[in-house]
Amino acid sequence: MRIDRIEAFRVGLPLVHEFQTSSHRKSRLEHILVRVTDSDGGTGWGEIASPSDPYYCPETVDTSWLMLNGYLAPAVLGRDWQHPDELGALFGKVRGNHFAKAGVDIAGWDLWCRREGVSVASALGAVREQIDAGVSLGIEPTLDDLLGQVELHVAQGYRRVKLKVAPGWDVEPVRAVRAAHPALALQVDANGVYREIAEHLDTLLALDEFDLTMIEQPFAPGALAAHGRLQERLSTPICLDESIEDLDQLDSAIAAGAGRILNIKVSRMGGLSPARAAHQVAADNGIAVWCGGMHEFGVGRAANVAIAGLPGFALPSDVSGSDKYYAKDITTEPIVAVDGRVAVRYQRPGLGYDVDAERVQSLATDRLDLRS
Ligand code: OSB
Ligand code: MG
Repeated sequence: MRIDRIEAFRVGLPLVHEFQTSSHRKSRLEHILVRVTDSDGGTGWGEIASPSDPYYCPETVDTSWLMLNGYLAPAVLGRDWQHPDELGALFGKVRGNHFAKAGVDIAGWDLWCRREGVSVASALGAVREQIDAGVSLGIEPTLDDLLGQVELHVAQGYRRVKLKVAPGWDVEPVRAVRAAHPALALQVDANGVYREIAEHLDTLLALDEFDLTMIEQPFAPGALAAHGRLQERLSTPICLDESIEDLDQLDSAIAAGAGRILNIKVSRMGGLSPARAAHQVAADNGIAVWCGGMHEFGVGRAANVAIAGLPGFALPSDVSGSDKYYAKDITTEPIVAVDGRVAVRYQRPGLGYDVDAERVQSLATDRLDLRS
């Protein structure tokens, strides 16, 4: 197989509901859609779901654009490969930049699977008919607004709720949600905002009292030892997100006892191939996994659904229906959650959803068109 053309489209979509984390507030997201074309005219789509600002990770939409144009596309164009697992090696000299790499990796998987006539889900080894979907709820202006959001999504059937927390918005909102929903599967995500200081440790120990499924990324990404010390004091499992970008970091985290759960994001790991490898390492080491999200549009979301079908993804994932995020997605059909579950697509070749290419082209504010 040989990719002879790589196109990229910068597309923005407004969020249905403004989203605030410990680091930023967003009402509109801009992602990069990638279309690859092989020497026989076959195509595949991928998505670079990088945030616009370097607050979640060092990458941004602008850096992804530069990396794709200057390094990743040139490394892949005109090169022969047999399986999408080999794409990572083609741009292996490029350090980091996992969100940008993931866009090319996903497009390569979609292209290869369409050529082979198989779904990405089955090619990856997915086994689940449906995945359990959770929702990630941002920091709201008031407790009543938050309780309304929880109520709305629980009523829609979502299987668990994740709350974003930050100093000043942690114990109180968790207590209020737990009081209103005593049996709800509930977890929190701090996006690394806490530090190993007395005041924050008191807060984290207080959160241990609410029967949470996990506390996600309390400390900064590099703070594996601190996560290990905290895990020793908590009965709630710690889940790592930002800390784990590759298998070496996963190995170090396991050695440090830094957490019992891994949030696998296709983007953060650099694509479906490395995400699948992380799923295997986690399974071998007794680490539970689930699939995290980056408010993906339909292409990245379809990739998340496919990988969340793998056997190890036993916990509900941040893979909600398209309508939780966007009034109209860029796939011809939205991704739908029914009673809190999303069906894994095995019948159609590729990602299982078609891109509305005309809509992508008309929404695009910038384009790349590179050939071998
Ligand atoms: O930390 O998991 C996170 C969104 C943007 C950046 C980071 C995160 C998130 C989410 C949303 O939690 C997950 C989703 O519903 O896509
Ligand atoms: Mg997270």
